[in-house]
Amino acid sequence: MAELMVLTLTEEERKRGMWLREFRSLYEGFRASGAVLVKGAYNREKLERLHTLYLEKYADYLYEEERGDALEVGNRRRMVTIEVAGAFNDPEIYANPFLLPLIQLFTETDAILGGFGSVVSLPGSLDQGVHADHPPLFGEDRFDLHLPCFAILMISPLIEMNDLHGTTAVWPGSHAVPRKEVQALCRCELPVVEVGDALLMDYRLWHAGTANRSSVPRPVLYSYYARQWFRDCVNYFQQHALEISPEELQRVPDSLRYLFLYA
Ligand SMILES: O=C(O)CCC(=O)C(=O)O
Repeated sequence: MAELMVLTLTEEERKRGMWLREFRSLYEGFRASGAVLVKGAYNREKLERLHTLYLEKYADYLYEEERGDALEVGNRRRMVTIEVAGAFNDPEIYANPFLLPLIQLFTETDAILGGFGSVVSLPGSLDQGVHADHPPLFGEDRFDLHLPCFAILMISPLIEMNDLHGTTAVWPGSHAVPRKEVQALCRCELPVVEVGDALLMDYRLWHAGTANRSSVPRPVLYSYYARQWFRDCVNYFQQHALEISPEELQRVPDSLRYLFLYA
């Protein structure tokens, strides 16, 4: 059975700010698993500061009452678009030196950023329904299950994802098996994802946020990266996929501006 891949940065990799390992086996591993947890990809203190900012800037979204520009994705769980502005306009976040090379490797391309925001599960939220983020592209297993990865969802928690706050349950391998056989062929994993870690999933992978049993909201940053021809047409009818002003776009380094092609 496929398993969640776990990559832990070495001290030397962290110091040098780049991967120092052989990539080919990672590609094969991701093709089979569809899910990888990267431990310690971000500066933890920076994400803690973003957490504080998030709670201030998006305070209105942390109540039960529904908001017109956020998408409800389960009981007390919603997708809130985050403007790529101020401290959120940071290459370490949208073009992380450890994560972007993996995304490029897994999508075999200079993938672009399709969407950036948060999913917040409020205290008391229940388990989310198991789902893949996008319906199959062609609607026929003989094509869809054999395609290489065309998009990736990346989740970076602003507080630890664990049994108390809830985590994202994943079914490694589920992107490549027929829907009816996921239960029999794939095992559910419930990773603990610390602040600073990132969870990357093939866009076809079955997953579900689990219940938040704590008394605090559990926001995660998400980004989706995709081959340049792909647009997610199912998750963004209520809210924008990507929000960045022309002024903020100017702050993006020239070499990374292609990521915002969709904006
Ligand atoms: O809340 C979570 O843990 C994950 C949510 C998610 O991935 C989704 O709604 O697609």
